[in-house]
Amino acid sequence: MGAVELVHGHKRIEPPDGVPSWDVDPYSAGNLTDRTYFDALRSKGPFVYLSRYGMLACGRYDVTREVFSDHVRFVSSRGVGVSDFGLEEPWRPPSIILEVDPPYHTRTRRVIMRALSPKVARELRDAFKADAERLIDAVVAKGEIEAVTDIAEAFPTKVFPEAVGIKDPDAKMLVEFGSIVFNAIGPENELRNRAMARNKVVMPWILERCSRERLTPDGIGASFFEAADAGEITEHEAGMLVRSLLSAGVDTTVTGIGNALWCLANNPQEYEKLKADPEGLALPAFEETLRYTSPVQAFCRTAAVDTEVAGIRIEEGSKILCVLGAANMDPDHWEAPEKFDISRQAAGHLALGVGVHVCVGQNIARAEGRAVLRALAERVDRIELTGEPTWRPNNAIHGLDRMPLRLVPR
Ligand code: OVM
Repeated sequence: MGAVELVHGHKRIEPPDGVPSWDVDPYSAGNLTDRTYFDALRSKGPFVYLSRYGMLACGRYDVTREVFSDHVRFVSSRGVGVSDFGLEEPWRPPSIILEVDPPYHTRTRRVIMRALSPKVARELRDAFKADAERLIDAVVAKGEIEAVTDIAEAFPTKVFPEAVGIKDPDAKMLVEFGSIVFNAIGPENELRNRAMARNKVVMPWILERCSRERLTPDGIGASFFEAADAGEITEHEAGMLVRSLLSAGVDTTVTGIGNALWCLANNPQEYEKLKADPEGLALPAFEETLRYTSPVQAFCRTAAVDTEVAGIRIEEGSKILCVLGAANMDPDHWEAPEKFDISRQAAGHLALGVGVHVCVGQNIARAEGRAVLRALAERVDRIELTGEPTWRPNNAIHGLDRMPLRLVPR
């Protein structure tokens, strides 16, 4: 056997039998933002071979779900981006929840799961409701707004750091850190290089805020240090879990809320439905936004063994780009997937992943989305685009850059 040939930090595999080679670049700015390659990705078969990257990609619902939910054959410990942590030094000390496998994962997951439980989310509900109402009142008073900064970034960067217990939050730093973390899981492209350069400034700012002394005594972050006191995890692991909250808990919800506004602005008939029952439909509207827009559009897994999926042989070391956004639009799984319909059963979408790594913050994320959409529908008669929305290219996130809106009060 010859030496492993590295491409973008992982083993370059050859196309398996029956898998078409395709020179599409899922990481080009155009494909990251307009996502027009999704249909072709699914129609070419269960997998395609990305010739530029020497790796596989999948976008059919059943296949993507199978790969994503099998943490034994398709591991996260070798990184959920293009780089294989088994072969290349990671860009930062790996996350102790995202970039690990059971049994270690089970231990850290237990601590973070308890801290972000449905009960904790319920306790945050009143505060989220009051903050959402205040924010929507303020933007309605303005009338013409830039929805990305004025709502999508404003809300999570207020309520989430507060819940975590960050004493001196800075919305810009938190949003930028999220964008760095998600760009980092891409290949070595312009987006990733820029993120790495900014990381030199942003990471120290973040890490400074992850220690016991810098957190309020009653927040989610402090509960990790209580778990350390109880001997469940170490002091260092507690700080690492705070880093995980700040990595995964801001840009994702910012994107979810921004995308929800985009969906509702573009589908006035669905907004009318929401207005008729804000309390009952805010959550379904947020869920359908997750399916329809897939804020995290793709994550990788790495094959830990020689195996087979959908009749295709997959060799150990294969990186697989799991295009969650394509799976959430698969017409073999969804009725009229291209229709944004807040009355549909969106459950089962892959926007929050599936399996042991399924989004651990989902209760908090849903509570945030629900609070904003409910307050909006109660106060705003019409949401009108006053200019063309633009998307911000990111190697893993599908979110808006700018969206000028007019909010007409009820
Ligand atoms: C982390 C983390 C968790 C989920 C997503 C994410 C790539 C990071 O634990 O740091 O973004």
